[in-house]
Amino acid sequence: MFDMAETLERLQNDRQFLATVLLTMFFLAIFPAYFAMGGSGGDGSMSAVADYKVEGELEYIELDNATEYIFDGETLELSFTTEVLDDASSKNIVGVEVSMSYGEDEEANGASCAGPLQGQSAADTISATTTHNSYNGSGDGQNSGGSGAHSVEVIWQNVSLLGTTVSGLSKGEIIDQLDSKGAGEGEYLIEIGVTAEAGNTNSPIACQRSDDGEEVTYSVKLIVLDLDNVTIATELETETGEEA
Ligand SMILES: [Ca+2]
Ligand SMILES: [Ca+2]
Repeated sequence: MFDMAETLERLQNDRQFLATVLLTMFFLAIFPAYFAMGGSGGDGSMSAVADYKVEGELEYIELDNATEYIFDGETLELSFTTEVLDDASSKNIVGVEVSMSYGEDEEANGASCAGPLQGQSAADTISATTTHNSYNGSGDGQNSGGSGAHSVEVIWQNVSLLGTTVSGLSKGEIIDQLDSKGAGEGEYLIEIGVTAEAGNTNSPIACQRSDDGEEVTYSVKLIVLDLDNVTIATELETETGEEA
């Protein structure tokens, strides 16, 4: 049985026991570091160029989701900082995604708006811009037919390498293309705007259509690639079970 009080007393009085404990602690600390070095360059494997199969999964961290009514010609501005995350600096943030969905709230009002006289709605345009430092992207969508959805993605690392076999690069160079090295930290600005259009009726005097804007449901997500779960291996390494 392990007796804490007895062990502490021995540590104070028995120098050889103390030395043994310290030596054990030293090796427990040093061995993982030694093996990590061996795996990541001690044998030169990081700089060897070969055909490497690169595999990894993107993960998403949602910063916000909400539904807001945006009036015609107006822009909803959202800003976020990665400081709200506990451990942003330990995450490899490679991009940001804003996804939006929307319906159509257009109304036909008047004395003779029944049936076919009310005409048809005209599509609204929902536009979004995402900015993070010098990285930005934008995209439009429309609610033709009564609903729509679109998303805007901005990605600053070469995640297209995932799921492919890469030739002409070393493992180190591949990791270099996937590692954001803190580029994902900081401020994010999202702008979502609506340009509303009202359609025509078949009875313009007795029935009018109106459209004030649109209700947009949005979700803002950081795109994260955990490098610890990325494997970079030649076919031979994959067969023998060894991974980067
Ligand atoms: Ca409309
Ligand atoms: Ca509308």
